[in-house]
Amino acid sequence: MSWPLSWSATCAIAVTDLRRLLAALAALGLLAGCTAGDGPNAGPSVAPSSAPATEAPATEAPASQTPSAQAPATEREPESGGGSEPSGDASEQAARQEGQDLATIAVGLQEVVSLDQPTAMAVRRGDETLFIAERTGRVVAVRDGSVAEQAVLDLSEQTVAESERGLLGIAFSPDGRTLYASYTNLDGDTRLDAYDFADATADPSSRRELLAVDQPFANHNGGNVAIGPDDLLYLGLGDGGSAGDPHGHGQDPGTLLGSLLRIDPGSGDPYAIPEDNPFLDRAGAQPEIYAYGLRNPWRFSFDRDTGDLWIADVGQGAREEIDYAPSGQGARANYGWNLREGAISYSGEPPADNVEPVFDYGRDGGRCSVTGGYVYRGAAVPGLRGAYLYSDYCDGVIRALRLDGREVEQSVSLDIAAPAVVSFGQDNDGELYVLSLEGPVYRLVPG
Ligand SMILES: [Ca+2]
Ligand SMILES: [Ca+2]
Repeated sequence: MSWPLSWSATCAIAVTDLRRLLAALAALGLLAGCTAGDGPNAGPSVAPSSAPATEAPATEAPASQTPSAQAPATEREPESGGGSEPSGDASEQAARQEGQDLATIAVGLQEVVSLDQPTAMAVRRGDETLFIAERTGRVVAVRDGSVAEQAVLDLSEQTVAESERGLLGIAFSPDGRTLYASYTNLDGDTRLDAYDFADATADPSSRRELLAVDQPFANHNGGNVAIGPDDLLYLGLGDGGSAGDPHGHGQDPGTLLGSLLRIDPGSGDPYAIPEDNPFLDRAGAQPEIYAYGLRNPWRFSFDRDTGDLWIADVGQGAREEIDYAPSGQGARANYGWNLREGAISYSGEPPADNVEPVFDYGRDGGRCSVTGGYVYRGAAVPGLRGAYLYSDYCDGVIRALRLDGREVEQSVSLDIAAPAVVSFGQDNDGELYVLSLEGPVYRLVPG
């Protein structure tokens, strides 16, 4: 069923479901900015009932999340620049398409399947199956719009989907013979496991624990795992939680928290540290760290064509940010938290090695928590090629931006939305999927 929402339809859904969404947000609370004592304007309908008293302070929503009948403030966000002309050497249609005005592109969302709180999607090279993680612990296989009866992996006895916890990330090794699963265990601590994968299933008895990281609070667990263009494994970890980074983990490379890690699970036991990891020469720093200064890099991805790194880092109470590093240039980046929140000050002067986001936005229009996606490289919507797609958990609007270097060339809403957009997926053809924590998984299609 195609779902090319008009704005009025989007708003109707948003208003009708807002109370439920906010309740889900508080109880499930994948939303960092929304979960931890950020401001004085607590929304009574989103008070948490599930968070243990020892965890984060009472959940609240920024005032902008208060249910209202107000429509999202903007339809098309203003263009920040014009489309560039294709270069003179007539480098063909692809180049022209990549310069297409994003505001002219019509897309829709087509529901593929509905699952139990889908949080992450992965594919194996040469395999058309979509592997999707459910927050409650299962990894399921989706083929031709149907869910295979037998789960690929079932961690539902090893994790609990509460607060921001659960099964949070999956990825396959480059050879497709290992499935990596990132989750919080029964104590709420981060685990990254590897499982042998064959005959469409992961062997639970083959479990190898790659990483075990204690989590001081229930929120900001990060948990996204992906294989980079260097075939190494990247894992994002939040600052550990609560609010404001009370332990200063973001700026401390002595802890794995608040960082993007890079390891080589294909060597060593249980893994090797890549020789060019950036902190090998720094006393007291954790050698797994690739970049730091992150608050909750809930979703990050690599451009499958260029290898560029995109990190969507969830903000505290003011700014949601998107960070970017050209291929091979992201090592040792300090993304600024908790001295910086987005492109503004949070608790001090910028660190000497600060890397500002390429894009950030505020909480207007009910937005609350950035959900990072992918650079579109599919064929279904050629005009989107080269644009980075992302959303926000609270308004679910799918947006696109295109960079020229580190400058935002264009930033638009694609005028489609889904409830509780928590993640994106990308298949082997570069087509994009949108995962709603309420269940549906959608495919991005021409509008
Ligand atoms: Ca945590
Ligand atoms: Ca930052």
